[in-house]
Amino acid sequence: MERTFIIVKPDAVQRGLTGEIISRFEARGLRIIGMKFLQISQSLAEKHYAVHAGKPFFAGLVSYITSSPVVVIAFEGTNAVAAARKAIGATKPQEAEAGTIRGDFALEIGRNLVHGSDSVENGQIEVANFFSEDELKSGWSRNTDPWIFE
Ligand code: IDP
Ligand code: MG
Repeated sequence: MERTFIIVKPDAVQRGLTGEIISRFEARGLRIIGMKFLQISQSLAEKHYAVHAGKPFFAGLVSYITSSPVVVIAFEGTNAVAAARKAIGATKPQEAEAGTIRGDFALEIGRNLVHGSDSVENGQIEVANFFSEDELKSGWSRNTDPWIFE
């Protein structure tokens, strides 16, 4: 089953939106296979956002994501990566549609509440960066799965 990696970012945790954000993914049908509450270290932040190293916003991004605790979640489901990105909305909250997390709760790109993997390959890599395989309950099943997965 496809995996995706989500971070409920520091602003979302501080604003008391953790439950609301997890609910969006859960209600979509994605199945939680791992979840932790932690403060991301400088080195893990730099690894997670390595693709943005050297960009003008990089230092601010690392400072933002390490500034306060976050909730990290590994989900699995049919087309999990694309489904989560749709639920999250555009990177710039001003361009995010109403009904998406960013479109409903955020205003600025540097305070956009949530991270979601952007490809199936990155979903695998990011889950592995934050979870050991024994912290994941891959393939467990819910009684509702036949009502979500055909
Ligand atoms: P994504 O989170 O929608 O995948 P990316 O382009 O991968 O967006 O950027 C990662 C994160 O870096 C964004 O979610 C946002 O928090 C931050 N970011 C991206 N571009 C800018 C910018 O121009 N200014 C400030 N922060 C930015
Ligand atoms: Mg991204």
